[in-house]
Amino acid sequence: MSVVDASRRDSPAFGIRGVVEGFYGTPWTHADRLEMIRFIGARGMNRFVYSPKDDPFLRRDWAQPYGPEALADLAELVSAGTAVGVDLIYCLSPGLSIRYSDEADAERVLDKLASVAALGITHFGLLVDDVPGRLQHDADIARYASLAEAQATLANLVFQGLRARVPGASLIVCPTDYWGYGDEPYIAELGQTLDAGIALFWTGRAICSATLDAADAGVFTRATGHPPTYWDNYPVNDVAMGHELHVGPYRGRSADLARNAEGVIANAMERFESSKIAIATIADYLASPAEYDAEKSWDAALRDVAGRDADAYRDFADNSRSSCLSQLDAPEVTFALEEHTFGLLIGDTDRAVRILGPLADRLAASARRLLDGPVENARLIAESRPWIEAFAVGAEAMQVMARLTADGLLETDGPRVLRPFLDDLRARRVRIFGDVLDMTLDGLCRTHDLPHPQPQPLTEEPLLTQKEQQ
Ligand code: LOG
Repeated sequence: MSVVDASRRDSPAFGIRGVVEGFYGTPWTHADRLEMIRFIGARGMNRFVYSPKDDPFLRRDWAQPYGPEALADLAELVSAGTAVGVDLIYCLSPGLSIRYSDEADAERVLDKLASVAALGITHFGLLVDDVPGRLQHDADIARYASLAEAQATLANLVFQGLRARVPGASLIVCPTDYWGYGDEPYIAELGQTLDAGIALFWTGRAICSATLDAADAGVFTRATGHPPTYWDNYPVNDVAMGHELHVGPYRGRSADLARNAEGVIANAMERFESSKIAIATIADYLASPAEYDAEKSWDAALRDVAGRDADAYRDFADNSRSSCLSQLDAPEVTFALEEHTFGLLIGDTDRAVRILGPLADRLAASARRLLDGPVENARLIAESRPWIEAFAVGAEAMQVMARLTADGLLETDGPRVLRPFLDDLRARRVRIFGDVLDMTLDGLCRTHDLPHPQPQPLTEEPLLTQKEQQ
């Protein structure tokens, strides 16, 4: 199941290793949550952070008490977690409306947390991400010098209240400014004002950070007094990232990150089954960052999740690597298209099609296998379908390119024959093959739109010279 051996899993580098259901969009179902808890528990993770953005009970109507059914569901999540070593972190996001200066509001937060503590939950989160970066209630503006002071005061009050009611309770805060260098005035003030026992979420240099390393974590720790717990926005693909399907491996996190960080909680996609691929690789990294090999871990994850269709799905997913983490979006296709362009430029048709032809055939066959079925993980393929359909169009376009090239017809027929593929790919509005296929097709379609180079007109210089000669 995993490329990290069992002994490393017994002494994982990071204390906190988990997944957050923290995306915008339709929250996962109860059954999904149970399954995810078991999935991550089996891979050595130990936290499931419960905070879907669009659950009204957590954010918009944060003070609204739960009914018996919702409490029974939460209780079931707790016991499923206990069975596999995964603790639930229950998070409340009251920041859109709370009066920080109102003790009754602080009590409401505590009451809500206490209602789930009764189910056995001991880990809690107070999230104030994605709220206005200023105080809004007049009473709060009159009472506090800054947003950080107001939030730290509330968090300290909640922490004390929790400790009094729930033995061993822990609290983590997600700040309003949750990304950057880590020593900005807001986060420094918040950290320094928070009780030392409260943990802090941080997403790194950016909302979706290309890299996380121990040096940055050290800056954050020195400025705030709290080592960061990374809320890592991968594989999440909500809001502006909706055109990307994040099924590539985890990368860009340094081997020494655990030196200055409490842990990593990965934000998942609404697309539940597809999220498992990246999450399995994240579990491997968190168990043993020094031994983590992204590609090996990815191969194992694909086998785990896609089963007997893993090879076909890998062909697809290798072209769906675009994300904040990726350096190469579609490595194999990029190489083949570079060879094609080079072959054309040096007049070597064999070279132009040698790699592209067989690759395009293989990718087209993989696309058909996934689209036409039967497949082992039908839900995975259903979630990925819009991207796989675009992948099929691109694979066919490359088959046609290779054929036209081999037949010596690329220049004459290419623009007319390839243009519909390019238009189709663009109309689908999903990101596949990174930029490389679009750019290559675009270049081939344009060739004949451009005027042929004209003989250079005479410059004025010789004319002047002629005049001077007169
Ligand atoms: C939200 C998160 C969302 C993510 C990606 C944090 C701490 N909060 O920009 O819920 O899924 O970005 O869009 C966020 O990252 N805000």
